[in-house]
Amino acid sequence: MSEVQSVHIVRAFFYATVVAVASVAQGPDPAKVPTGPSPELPNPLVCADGSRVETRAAWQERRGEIAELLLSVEYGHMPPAPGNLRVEDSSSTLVLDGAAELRRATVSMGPENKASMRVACYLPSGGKGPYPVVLALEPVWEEHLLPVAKKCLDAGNIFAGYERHDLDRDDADRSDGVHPLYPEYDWASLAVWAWGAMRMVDYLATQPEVDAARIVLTGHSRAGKAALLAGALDERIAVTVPHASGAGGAGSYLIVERGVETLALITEPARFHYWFHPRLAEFAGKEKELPFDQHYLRALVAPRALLSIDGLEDQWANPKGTDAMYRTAQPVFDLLGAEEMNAAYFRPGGHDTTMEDWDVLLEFANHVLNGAPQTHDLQGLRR
Ligand code: GTR
Repeated sequence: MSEVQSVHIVRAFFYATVVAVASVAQGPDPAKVPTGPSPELPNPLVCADGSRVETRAAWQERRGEIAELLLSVEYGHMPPAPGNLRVEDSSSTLVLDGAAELRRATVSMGPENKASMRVACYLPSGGKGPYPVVLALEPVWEEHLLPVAKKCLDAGNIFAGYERHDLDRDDADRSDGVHPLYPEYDWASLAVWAWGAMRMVDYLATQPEVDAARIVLTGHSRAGKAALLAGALDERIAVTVPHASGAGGAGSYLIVERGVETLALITEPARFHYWFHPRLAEFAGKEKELPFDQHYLRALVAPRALLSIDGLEDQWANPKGTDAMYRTAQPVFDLLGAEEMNAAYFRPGGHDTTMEDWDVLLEFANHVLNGAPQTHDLQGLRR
């Protein structure tokens, strides 16, 4: 990021005392949120040794440096691909009046094949493909996702997903799920769920109807954070779409206005500290000392495609801070000749996933993967 850009951001945003959060469910002590002038954002194109990244080759090295920084401070390290993936208990049912096959299975892997998760795909029935896949970090076989499955299939995709809680339940307990299987890894829950998405890509590549070069990964809120992490690390994922991902996802830790979930709030012991590496909480109240912000995570996706989708009234998920991350990751996409692969969509409304959001995702995916026209404005907030 140039100095002009950072000055622009400093002017455009400022820290404010947080007086209230959106709801009691979200609402630990807002008084703990740091206040003060907006800090300068670190530049993803400047290496730890101060050298500037000016070539694609130099970016490859810097990319590794950034990934290691984020894993060691924010998410924890995950094991490599287990390589012993086994598909068990497959079943197939016709759904959507026979228009689709719902294929379900359990995938087991890792030490003694003890890591396992339930997976599923909706496929156009009788079709051969290969089709692109919209992959969600959700148990997509659940009834309420059927309309989404239909929408994805109508747009020419397979719709797939997995039960991330089979790998790690959403609590601080590290004695179950995959943690005891990999004691040498310091991964926290978001990293485990992201690893599950990568294993899902392993699984999808074994399915003959799947076009593994056209995988679109998405998740909402906490699953959006994990989706962005997986998309940042796994270059097999062609399109990454974090939805309402906020703190720890596409939202900034350093650009936080009133009502936003901050680093201090999300890492509170009674809240979601276990989503993150314990080192992150050490920056609570000292965010200005963070050696990164979430534009670093965004930048790791380049030159592949990335679209964040957020509600303008979803203040807790930090729309303005997300816009700042979108803008400050852009120089990395530019350097790699992927100017249009970095996109951000803000729509009226709050923290929910609407059918229109799925339309926006599907249109973007179709544009990136198949060259279809793009009608929505995906250039973030207008100033
Ligand atoms: C909230 C949390 C957010 C977001 C959300 C969700 O309570 O503060 O970071 O993850 O949950 O997942 O719906």
